[in-house]
Amino acid sequence: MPELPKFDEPLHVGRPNIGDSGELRKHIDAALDRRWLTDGPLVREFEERIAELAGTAHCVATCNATVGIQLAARACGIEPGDEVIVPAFTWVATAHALSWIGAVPVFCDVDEETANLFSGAVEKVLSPATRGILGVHVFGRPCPIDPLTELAGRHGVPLLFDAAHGLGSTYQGRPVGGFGEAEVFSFHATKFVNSFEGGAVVTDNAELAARVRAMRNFGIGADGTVESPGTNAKMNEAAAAMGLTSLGVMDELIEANRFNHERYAEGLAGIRGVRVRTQEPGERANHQYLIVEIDAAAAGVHRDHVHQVLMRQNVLSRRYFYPGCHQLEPYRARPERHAPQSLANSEALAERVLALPTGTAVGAAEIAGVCEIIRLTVEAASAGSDRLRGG
Ligand code: T4K
Repeated sequence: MPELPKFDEPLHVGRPNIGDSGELRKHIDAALDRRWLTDGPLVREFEERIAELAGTAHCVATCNATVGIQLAARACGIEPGDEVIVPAFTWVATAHALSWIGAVPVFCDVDEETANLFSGAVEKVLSPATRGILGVHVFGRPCPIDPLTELAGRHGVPLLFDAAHGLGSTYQGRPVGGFGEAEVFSFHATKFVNSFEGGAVVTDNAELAARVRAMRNFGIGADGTVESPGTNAKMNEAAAAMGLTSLGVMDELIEANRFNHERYAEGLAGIRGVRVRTQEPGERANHQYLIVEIDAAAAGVHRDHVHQVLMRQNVLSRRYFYPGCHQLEPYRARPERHAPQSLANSEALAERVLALPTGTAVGAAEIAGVCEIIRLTVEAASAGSDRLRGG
């Protein structure tokens, strides 16, 4: 067995893209000169830019997407005790956001190919107690939005999208952001467009946007009086400065991710049981997550073993999203109706997926090294070699 390529510096999955740091400093200096540090002109500009990209009439920036989902859900009338259908295969924030406002996430399965919830799976868990559906555009690949919209409309429940991964992707040629009652983006440091921490609720519904805007600021409405039990979910000016800087290079970031995706696809081609997840054919994708699936039966080695080998070689791969939310501690003891014991596709995916480093922090040489580690690991397994196992 040849030596595995070893990286001296860790390769992170969520290494932030920085963009033009000179521009960032200029924005921050301007904010300091104005002595306007939060929820000011930079946030307004950021909101305008995001609304333009999403093709929506309104954008309300928030301190992160988790709180953004809470505001959007509350603004849609989701109350404590209300049941909201969510996919089990997502980052736990989707479910936690609902739990934190007292709503009850009801987990449904996803489609194995797209990793997204779909109307057939939603229908299986839909009940008279359902008060909302929260889809997730997992890894930036849009949900099947039209059938979900039809289903939600037929049952008279609001449809929301957790679009934390979705900025810049399209569904039937239209940008993610303008679907359902509202969609919520994340600009966490690990997202391809980041604002250190941040999120945004986008919608075409003026009243909904006004409710979210008020709730974001202690429930204070446009006339300056408190109209609802709000919170403090405001974005600050430094975050907006980073967001604007990031947006300034968004197209280059997508291109870098697309380039990396091709390099991974080439580098991993022909390795038994290993495949790179793809995006919706014919649509624009942001490619911000590079996800491989390792089918243990075909590869002769489990995803977790490949993960361990990569970690030992300083490639800090991540098991997004393992385990499914329905199997996480706060949810798995819930009644079967809310957290089914078995959601076959979500569980199969959770056993196979591995996120690998992408973005501007890696180039062709690093990707070739990562692919080589995976290739040698799978080959060693199929040759029956134990050399890479264990310690
Ligand atoms: N819905 C979905 C579907 C989501 O995926 C998320 C968040 C949300 C909702 C909620 O959005 P926010 O409320 O966060 O806006 C990360 C992120 O914290 C989280 O934002 C993201 N999804 C999730 C998929 O991944 P961790 O715990 O894996 O991240 P962390 O901080 O350990 O970072 C990952 C890697 O990135 C590490 O190897 C270190 C590296 N890193 C990280 C940071 C923060 C850096 O190199 N520099 C950095 O500044 O959750």
